[in-house]
Amino acid sequence: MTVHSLFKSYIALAALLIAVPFAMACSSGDSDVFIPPTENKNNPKDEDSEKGEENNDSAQVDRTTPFFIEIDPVPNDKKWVKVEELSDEFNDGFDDDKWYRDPAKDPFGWYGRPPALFESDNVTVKDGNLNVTVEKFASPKKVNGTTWTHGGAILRSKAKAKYGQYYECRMQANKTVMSSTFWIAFLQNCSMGPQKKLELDIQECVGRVHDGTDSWATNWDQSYHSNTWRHARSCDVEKSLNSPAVTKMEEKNNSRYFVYGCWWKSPNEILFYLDGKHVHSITNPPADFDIEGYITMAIETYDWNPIDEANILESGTWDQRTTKYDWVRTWKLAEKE
Ligand SMILES: [Ca+2]
Repeated sequence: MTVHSLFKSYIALAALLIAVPFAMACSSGDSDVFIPPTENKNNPKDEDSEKGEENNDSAQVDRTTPFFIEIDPVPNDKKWVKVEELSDEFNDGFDDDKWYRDPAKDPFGWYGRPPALFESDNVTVKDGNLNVTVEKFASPKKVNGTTWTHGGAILRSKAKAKYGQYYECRMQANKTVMSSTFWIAFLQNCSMGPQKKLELDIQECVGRVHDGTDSWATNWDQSYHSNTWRHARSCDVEKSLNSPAVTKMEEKNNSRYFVYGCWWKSPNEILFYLDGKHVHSITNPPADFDIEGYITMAIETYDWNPIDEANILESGTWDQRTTKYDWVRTWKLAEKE
């Protein structure tokens, strides 16, 4: 063996000594093995989508605070406490102690906006969701003096909502022209009071728009649309007044679940959250929002987004025709111990 070939053998042995343990380590499957990052991990687009899924997952689990990302607006000396009578995970059947689903039995007695009738049999709780499934009736129904051709539903809380609290839901809109909503409704009475007819819309959207949709509503299938209303009443304002706040969304409301949140902080400061982030506020409502109301979910038809030829109210799958609420949660502020 020459010096040269001896040197080559050393090099080969050295290379083997380095390579073998490395190869063994790489294939050993031990958890402490260093695995170099893949190209995908460095792709910001992939990171975003991973984060999105993670956000969704953490929104699904039962939590001890509202669903906030990065910033929790809780005051320093306070903590969030869940208001059980205004919260539901919808994991254990329909809770008649918490919700009305029959408009004949709730304090409002509103049967719907024709042509869609609110019917309790369109409401189900299954697979961890509260579902409202819309439909076209086999033949029209006459209820309360009106002829109805389609069905939706309305749900109202039995306990009352008031300012100072945080309201949120995780909802996926249906894929039809009918609405998917989460709001607070208020009773009004000219003689008994309150005389002002208020409405606090947290989210009001539709699942589909088309050529016949009114021009102001062409993006209502991709929008976080909040509003405060003071409706016209003989003993109050002559014309309805409203003060809205809207965030255009990147995705269709029916494309996935979104968390819509509302901190009804005071009678005239209302902050709205989308997937845990503050997106818009209403600080000039048309009246002081200082009375108690009812959490409401209404799936209805609108004359400004009419039922067109291409509608899927009859032909659509259950999934396409269903608005799903994974949960509704309400939080109040309490002193920190
Ligand atoms: Ca659930």
